Amino acid sequence: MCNFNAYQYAKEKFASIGVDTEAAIEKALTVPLALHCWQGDDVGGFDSDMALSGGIQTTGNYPGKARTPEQLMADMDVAIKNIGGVLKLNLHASYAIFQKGEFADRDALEPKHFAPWVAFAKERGMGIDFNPTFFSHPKAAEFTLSSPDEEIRRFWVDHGRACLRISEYFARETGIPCVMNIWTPDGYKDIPADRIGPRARFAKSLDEMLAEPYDHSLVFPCLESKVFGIGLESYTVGSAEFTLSYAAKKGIMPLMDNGHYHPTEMVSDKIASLLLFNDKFALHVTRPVRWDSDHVVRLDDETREIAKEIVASERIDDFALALDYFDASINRVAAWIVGARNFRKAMLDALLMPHADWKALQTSGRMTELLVAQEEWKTLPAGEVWAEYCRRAGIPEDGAWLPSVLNYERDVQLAR
Ligand code: RNT
Ligand code: ZN
Repeated sequence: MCNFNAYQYAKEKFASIGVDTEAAIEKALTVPLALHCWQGDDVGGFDSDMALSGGIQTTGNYPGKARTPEQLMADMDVAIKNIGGVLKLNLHASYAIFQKGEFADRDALEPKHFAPWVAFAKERGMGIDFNPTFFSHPKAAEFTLSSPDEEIRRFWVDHGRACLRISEYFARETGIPCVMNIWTPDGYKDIPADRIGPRARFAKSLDEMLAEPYDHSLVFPCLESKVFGIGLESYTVGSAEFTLSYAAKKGIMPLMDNGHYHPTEMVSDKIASLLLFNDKFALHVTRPVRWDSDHVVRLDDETREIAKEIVASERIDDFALALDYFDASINRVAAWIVGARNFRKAMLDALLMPHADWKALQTSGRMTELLVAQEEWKTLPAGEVWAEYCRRAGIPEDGAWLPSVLNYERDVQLAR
């Protein structure tokens, strides 16, 4: 065994381009990432047996899916131990936990229905983010917040208000602010006659919902847009223009999901514009393959470019970062881990870039040098810095976590 210290070598390599790996690791360890509970059970939830609706789909039938809160929490624990760093728990309202014989419809959900989740998060030192669930429900068969049926519309407004109260409860209990993301699948398969009517009703419903009193320093509502869904190919009520305009006017956060645009549109290019006009900005990091397929996040070019924009903006702390993917064709716990680790790697890589130097090359028009610098950066030993990050985060290095997850699959998941 030689005494060669790979991290030391990497540290020197990065120092030679003016990058401090210690500072990069330190910062990377503190950036919160919201871990989506819904990867563990194919967006199933616990409040009904209804199939997943809303134009989103999981495909695959890999065995071992979590079917109870206990199973989902156990699976999530395995994921958390292999992801490490600062994580938030990201819950959907449909993951309410009822006692035996108890039930509350979405408009009547209360903090107590999430008490076990609060206990789970507190034990692990995690904050909680929240999402009202405007799908997989009998009253979501057609439209929700933009429904022309006043009773249905009111039901969903009341759901949103209940969720704001629950979000505030999460923030108070954990001591960490709660980001509450609003996404509805409302839309039409075919060309509508009236595009403005549903959007006007949506705006009215959001106004009514956000009129619920909540502590603005503890709860940060945000609004997610989408260009289309399965069965909603021609028109979505919550389009990009609608959500951006509404969020700007009402001073709530916009949320961009990188699966929610036309295939050649890149969220990485949109981030800077949004930052100029918003104090805070939320992202759903996912991987669309030909459609909003929510594949597991890879360490691909767009994921890297998104991370680069976050870091280069010098406003990392103004982002609410969340994962949003669900793959039922592979081990769901491994999917959580590899996707989360990939995003973390992208963030660490971005922290290892000499942004000030690169910006200076751009500003002075030295684009040839910039191209060469960016390309040659790619073969620097960032993997060794990641390995050091893992050691400091107390998580297994690459190559060392999958065997234990496969043992868990054999002993626990397949035994369900
Ligand atoms: C759907 C949106 C939304 C959902 C989650 C489950 O296309 O991306 O964020 O994925 O709320
Ligand atoms: Zn999303």
